[in-house]
Amino acid sequence: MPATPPAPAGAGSTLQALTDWVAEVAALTRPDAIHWCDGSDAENAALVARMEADGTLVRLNEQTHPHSWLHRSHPDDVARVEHLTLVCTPQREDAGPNNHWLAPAEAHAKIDALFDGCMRGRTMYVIPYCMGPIDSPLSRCGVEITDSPYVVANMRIMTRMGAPALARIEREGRFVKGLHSIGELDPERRFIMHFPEELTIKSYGSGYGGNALLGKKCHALRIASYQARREGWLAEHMLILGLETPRGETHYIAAAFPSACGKTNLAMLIPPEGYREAGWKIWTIGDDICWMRPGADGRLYAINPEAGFFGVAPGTSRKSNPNALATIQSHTIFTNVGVTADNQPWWEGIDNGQQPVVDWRGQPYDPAVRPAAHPNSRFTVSARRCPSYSDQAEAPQGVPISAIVFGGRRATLVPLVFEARDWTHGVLVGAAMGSETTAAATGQVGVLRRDPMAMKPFCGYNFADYFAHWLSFDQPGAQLPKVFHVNWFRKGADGKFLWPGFGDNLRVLEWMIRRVQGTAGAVETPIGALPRPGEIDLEGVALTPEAQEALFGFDREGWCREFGSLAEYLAEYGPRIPEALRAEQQRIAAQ
Ligand code: GTP
Ligand code: SPV
Ligand code: MN
Repeated sequence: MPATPPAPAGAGSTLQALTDWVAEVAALTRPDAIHWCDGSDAENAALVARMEADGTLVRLNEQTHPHSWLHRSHPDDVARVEHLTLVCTPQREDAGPNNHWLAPAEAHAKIDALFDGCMRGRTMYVIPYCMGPIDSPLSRCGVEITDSPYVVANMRIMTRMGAPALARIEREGRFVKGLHSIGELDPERRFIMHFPEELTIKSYGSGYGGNALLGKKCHALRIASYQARREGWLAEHMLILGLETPRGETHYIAAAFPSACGKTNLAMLIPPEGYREAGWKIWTIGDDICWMRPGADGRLYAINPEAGFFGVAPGTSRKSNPNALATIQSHTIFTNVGVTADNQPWWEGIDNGQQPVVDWRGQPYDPAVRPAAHPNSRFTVSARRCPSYSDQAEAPQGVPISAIVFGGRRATLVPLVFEARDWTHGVLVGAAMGSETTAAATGQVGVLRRDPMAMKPFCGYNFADYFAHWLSFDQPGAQLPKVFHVNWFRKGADGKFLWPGFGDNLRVLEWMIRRVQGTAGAVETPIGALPRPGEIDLEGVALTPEAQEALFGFDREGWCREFGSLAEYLAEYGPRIPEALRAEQQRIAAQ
């Protein structure tokens, strides 16, 4: 093992901490070689060639999908693992009942024992990265050390990685440290640990998504949310889109839906017939994470800290999401999808007339055995390949947010859309979010659970303090966004979705923007303002009267039960829950 890591030429004194840390990690993990990533094309080509040679990547059909690869993960390593994800604050209460916790010293000892010698025979990659546009004051840097070349290739797409990030780190003298090893890929030897006080992440035993691409959920949400609270900003699990009206005005909307509940799809929406011709257009800024802070004018300004999409493959089709399909035509890494006889990627719902012959495990496809694509199979692709990528997506100052939308997967009770009365009520609506679980994390699918602001798996501190932080934005001079709640997933008695969703969701966004402008009518109910009948344009949408009642009605009895269960949920956080939130809950329950 090289005793002194080959730090990049010209490293100044601010890089000393980085080189020291790299040396310390190398002494613990004992790699055969250390590679500092510069993010260049040549570096990527060499890495990809190596991965092709050892089977980590399989080249897909070069005619139909140029520069695209398939990766098959270990079958026991296909999603985030929430039960093995820990937030290690000195005080247990600071992590809150919403997180698994371990004392920092104990946590370090436990995971360092796993890291001991784990990179023998492997190369250790040092990845300097920037979350957010490289020249944005809202951006933050990190360095991930990993022994997975697949992680390097994905981080190169998902972040601004390499030399420019290293230069920014040198200038700022501050970065988040992320140590990652795939270890043995043994679910029994797997942990994703966060030390927010130390700006440190340690992840062992998984090579998948949010467990391994440490810039994403570990840094940009868990560590960033912790920093954001101290520094007066917000790090959220939200898409960001620009809605351009026929008059040429663009309104920016941020929306928090839990994992696999429609963020990528909404961020890339193509307006339905009629709207398209009239001049409505959606511009994509981000599909998963949003960092926001108040600007001088009191509005919230948002950036997307990511540079790419790590999107759910199943269900993506030319009909449901043409922008995503166009984005992934080339230069894409597909993980855990099936393949066709001529080596094209395939997944359930791709709906392109082709058939899979090999499933995500590399076995002959047999629908009786398993689906062709894993339900949490994904594509990794640069955001710049997206036809709807906004020309404001890399604006250093971010975009001003007009509306915040919360939403979940709710088969019953929750109507298509409602608007919160004011900011405090909006925070309560976010805190009350519930959603049926999906394949994005291991565990049972379809179970209703509370997922406040879609941050249950991602908030790096106590939810009670998080709600208080949200409330604190309501200050004199603040021009806060309006807050809405949506549910694209309401089902009828036959178990089918009542609302067509996808492009037709624009009808709901359009109402929101008219509410922001003060020109749309609404009916006041205890849960907030529902669209007055006729206010949402339903031309061309076939809805039975029962469906209309379910989507636009208010079920008093059902909501009474819901308010009761919300009170119980908030009580789990004890006296730390802000009084203003409790009072809001009681006010609504009493109506
Ligand atoms: P993460 O990347 O896990 O954070 O997920 P996401 O929130 O970006 O979800 P995504 O847009 O990838 O959608 C996940 C699943 O929901 C896919 O199978 C979609 O086809 C489906 N979906 C998305 N939007 C809609 C909608 O409006 N209606 C219905 N019925 N399904 C939708
Ligand atoms: C999510 O689960 O919300 C994702 C995928 O976006 S992962 O990066 O694995 O967290
Ligand atoms: Mn997500």
